[in-house]
Amino acid sequence: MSRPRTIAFPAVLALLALLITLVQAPSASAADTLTVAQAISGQSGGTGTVKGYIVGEPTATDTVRTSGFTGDTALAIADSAGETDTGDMLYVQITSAYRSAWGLQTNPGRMGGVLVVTGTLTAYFAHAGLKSPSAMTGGTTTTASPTVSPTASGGTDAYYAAAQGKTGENLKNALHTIISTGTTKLSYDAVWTALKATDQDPSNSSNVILLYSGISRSKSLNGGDTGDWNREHVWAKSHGDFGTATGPGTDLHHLRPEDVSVNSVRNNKDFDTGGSAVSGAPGNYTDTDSFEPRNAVKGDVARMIFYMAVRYEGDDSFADLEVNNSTGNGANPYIGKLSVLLAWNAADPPDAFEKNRNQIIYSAYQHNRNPFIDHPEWVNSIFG
Ligand SMILES: [Ca+2]
Ligand SMILES: [Ca+2]
Ligand SMILES: [Ca+2]
Repeated sequence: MSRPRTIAFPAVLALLALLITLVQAPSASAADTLTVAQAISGQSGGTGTVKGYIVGEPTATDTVRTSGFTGDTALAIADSAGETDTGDMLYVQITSAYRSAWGLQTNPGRMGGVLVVTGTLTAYFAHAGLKSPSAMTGGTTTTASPTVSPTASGGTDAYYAAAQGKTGENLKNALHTIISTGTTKLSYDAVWTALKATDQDPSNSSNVILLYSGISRSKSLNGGDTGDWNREHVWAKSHGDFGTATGPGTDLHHLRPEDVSVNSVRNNKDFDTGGSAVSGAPGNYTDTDSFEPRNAVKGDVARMIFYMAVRYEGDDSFADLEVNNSTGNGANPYIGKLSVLLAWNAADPPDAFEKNRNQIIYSAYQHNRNPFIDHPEWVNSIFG
């Protein structure tokens, strides 16, 4: 019976808070949201709202962990999801109210995501920082983009609106425009960090899954030595000779972690069935002119190849990449074998791992999608 009276005082407080929020609204508008660079140069001790990508857990002034997180009390954010220079990061204190939602030890999947945080712009870990947060929320990326971020409930229909109802060459042209507009391109060095997020082992956040071998290996073993993993170009970079300059050679949609030795066995071969077993990569086969990946990633490989053929049409400074029905394509801008890739797309439909990496690439890195992961049926409409 006394309940209405106990509510009255909090209700008044809530009304006051609402009025204060309304009065303060102009200073909290999106136009006043700071970039990380602005927050670093504006360490005034005043209150600010900053938007950035989550790039790790700071553990010391010059040390930011990107895997194997040790706590939930601090985040590093940056203007680029691939940032590795601590000088371009802002260290954010996570107070107890926000730890269960934002701490990386509890939420390693937050890596690469966007954070919008309001708090005091002041040093933390003897480094440019933000302390005592009063709000921490997710946000959309700051990249100018005509696309709409898909939500779990809304799907990707808005992203593909311009392709609706189209088939064949018209569909290919529409998709090319959609996936080439408003994108962010990575440096080859930034690909290392990105792959640690896109290809993270779902059951061990310290590891990545290697594409062909299927092995879960420590993120920290990236490199060029035996036993390391490196950056496999599923569309072999010699086919069209695009190398590792920013462009097709750094496009995450076809870059995957792979064991150094297995990567060198795949070399620049086209894809086809048959050959002898590949050492260290069960279920993979190879002969002189082709490579056959394990069954679980046959469709993944096919959809990466089809993406590249649509994304790269020769209207930038790179070759027009296309799929043909040959093996032994060498340095020509083609990859085969089309009939086999069509069968692999049908036999191995998009899986959770593949869909998750497509979403991470879209939301945190390149801001474009692989249409054939979202709509595998479009493969036959264009290439069948
Ligand atoms: Ca062959
Ligand atoms: Ca698969
Ligand atoms: Ca093409």
